Amino acid sequence: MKKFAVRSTSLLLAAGLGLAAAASWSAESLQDVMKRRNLSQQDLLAASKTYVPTGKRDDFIAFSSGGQSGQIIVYGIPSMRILKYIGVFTPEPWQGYGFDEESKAVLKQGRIDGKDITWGDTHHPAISETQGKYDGQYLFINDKANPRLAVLDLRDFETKQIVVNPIFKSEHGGAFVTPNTEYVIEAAQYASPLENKKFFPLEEFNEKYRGGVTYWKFDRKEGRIVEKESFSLELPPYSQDLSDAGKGPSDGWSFTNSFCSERYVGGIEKGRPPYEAGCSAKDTDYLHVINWKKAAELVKAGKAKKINGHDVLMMETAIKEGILFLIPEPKSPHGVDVTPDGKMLVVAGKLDTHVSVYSFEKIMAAIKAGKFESKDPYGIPVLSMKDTLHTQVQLGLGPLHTQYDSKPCIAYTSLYVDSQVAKWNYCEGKVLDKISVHYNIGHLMTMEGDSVDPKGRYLVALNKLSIDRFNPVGPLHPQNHQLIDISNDKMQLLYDMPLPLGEPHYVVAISADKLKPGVRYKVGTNSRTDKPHPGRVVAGEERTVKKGNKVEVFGSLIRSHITPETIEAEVGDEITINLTNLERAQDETHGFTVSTYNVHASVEPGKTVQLKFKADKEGVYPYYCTEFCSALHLEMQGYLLVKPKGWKPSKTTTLAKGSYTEADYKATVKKVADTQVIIDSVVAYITSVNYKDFPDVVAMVEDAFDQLGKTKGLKEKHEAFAAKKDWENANLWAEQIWQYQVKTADLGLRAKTYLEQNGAKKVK
Ligand code: RUQ
Ligand code: CUA
Repeated sequence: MKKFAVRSTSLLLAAGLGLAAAASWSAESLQDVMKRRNLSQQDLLAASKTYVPTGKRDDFIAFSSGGQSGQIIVYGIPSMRILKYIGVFTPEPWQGYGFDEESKAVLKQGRIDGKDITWGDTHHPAISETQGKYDGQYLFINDKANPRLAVLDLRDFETKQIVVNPIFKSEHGGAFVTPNTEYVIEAAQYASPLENKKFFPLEEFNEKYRGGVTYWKFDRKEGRIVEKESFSLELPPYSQDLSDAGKGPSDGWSFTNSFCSERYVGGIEKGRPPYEAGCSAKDTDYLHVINWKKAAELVKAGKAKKINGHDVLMMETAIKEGILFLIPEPKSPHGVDVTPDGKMLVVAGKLDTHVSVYSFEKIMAAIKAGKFESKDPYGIPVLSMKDTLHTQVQLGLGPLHTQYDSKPCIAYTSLYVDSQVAKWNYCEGKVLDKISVHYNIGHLMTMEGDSVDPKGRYLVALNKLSIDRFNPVGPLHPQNHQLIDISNDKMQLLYDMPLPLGEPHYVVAISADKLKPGVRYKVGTNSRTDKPHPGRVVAGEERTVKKGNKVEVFGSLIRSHITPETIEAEVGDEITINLTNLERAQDETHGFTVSTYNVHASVEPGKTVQLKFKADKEGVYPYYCTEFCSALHLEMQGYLLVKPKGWKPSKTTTLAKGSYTEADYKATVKKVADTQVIIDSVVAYITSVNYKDFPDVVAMVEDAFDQLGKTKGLKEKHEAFAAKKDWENANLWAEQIWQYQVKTADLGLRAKTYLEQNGAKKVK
């Protein structure tokens, strides 16, 4: 312990005075490295396009679905460095998601029929939009298996809300936002009876089973979905698939395609041909064309029917009011993607080699003229392909999804069977370039490529199989996200990134400068509700309240201690621990757990969390901070003492004593004086420059002075004990001053480095 203390003083000294060891340079040349690592010119070119030097940042931030993990993966482009996993539908221990009361309340919103669902099949993330452009405020994502939708706030990258679809049993075509995020669209997948807990045999599939689209009303100011103002449109049992919202001229309309419009119900065990045969028998399926603005008005006017307490606009009404149409689309389509100008929609048929480009203008003209080729079995008017198509282009085998470039008319489509990306011109209907990917690409994504303002530059291919790309890790392979440079005529493959957290279906990427996440909360915030937390405390107000069998702690965390340091309870007590992180400095997160009680919290600066559990077993349970927050992180500890009922201390128990001498005390006092010299020099530097122009530094300086402020009165205290020759108390109280000094110096040095690196100017 003492050795360590001495070493850290000298370390601080070295840093404070700017005495860093001289860097030694390698003599190896670029040619040497190429030879040694067997790299080509092409490799180097690719590397130079994706490498982000240390200390530099990425231009784009990608939000990837985490597939079956129920989470979201955040990474930077072009470096492909993973920045964060965000717990959404499933517990995420690092963030305490599902282990503290605040996040449990969010996960609880995702319960279905009173049961926890602790996994999710996340598919499509969507960033909120303003006038069709990504605005960087919110993120949405759907769970296909258990029809749910989540809302994340991009101010802190936390999940704030989960809503359960009231009428579907699965969903796929979500989350897609309307151009001003008025609604978040979510389409059903596998048809089922809309009324909950109602059974109908498969023989009644055509009559009793239904699909649909839900329009979740989003309140941007509150940052939450308003369930009461949300509604659905009843649709035929056609396995609605992906959706997209119109924009520009097509704003107010939405498009949802479908497969298995054959309404085939399988039954191989009864000798019937299987689903895959019956669901792809016809040459075409149906694209649903819906006027959602008008639908919302009809619902407001009371034309909806309540199903499971939710407003559903029935097909009959939608047909009568002229807001629902169908258009044939090539066999088993997958993906309907509206062009950035909102004038066309691209549909790819998985089992066709073409993509079909429909013209919104032609669709509207046909509707206006009442030119329908037929009606479907439910009476929905069907527009003809001939009247609505702009063009069809043969791209290759298994076209799936389309994204757009910043250059007009340029689109990229994934070819699942060919394992390729095709670059093509949708205005002129020509193929421009193709590149192979590894292997079986699902979605693909260009920068802001589904907005009205795509940014071009990079494309990410989300490949389903990675086979020979990475070092083998057993039969279950990682997914492969491949980064492709699209800034030139020819596409260039730059990088393979393994993604080992479920099958990510879709990714969206936003210009990094549009995101402005905070680094701290207002002290005492419940981050899941954005409201002041009833369990919050300010420094000095920490307390433990015992009422009957309830023990409630109002505690705090700050380097390097937890207040309180002991919690006493009796077996059977209900324990509630509220903890506020009093730090203001950036990145000073503390974690908290109590041994064997399955609770954990991540408490970022300013946040208040609550942990609740029953002390159902007698014993001694250490609690500690789980983030390496400071040099004395390991000492950030305490004990939960769970006593047997009616336990009384025996008179002979006293705390163990240390054996400190006068020499120990004197050494500590000297250490304190030396450290003060460093602090003074750092303070002199900081106050000599315009540090007040840097909010991050101001926060660090405030924290530093907070720490130093705590030394008040301690000098008198240790001197009084020294006068009484109580070397233990004298030494330990002097040591405590040094603890505060270390944290002050640590913050001060960080502030100094920040100022030096960010061009602080002398003020005098
Ligand atoms: S869709 S299978 Cu996004 Cu290709 Cu889910
Ligand atoms: Cu706080 Cu470790």
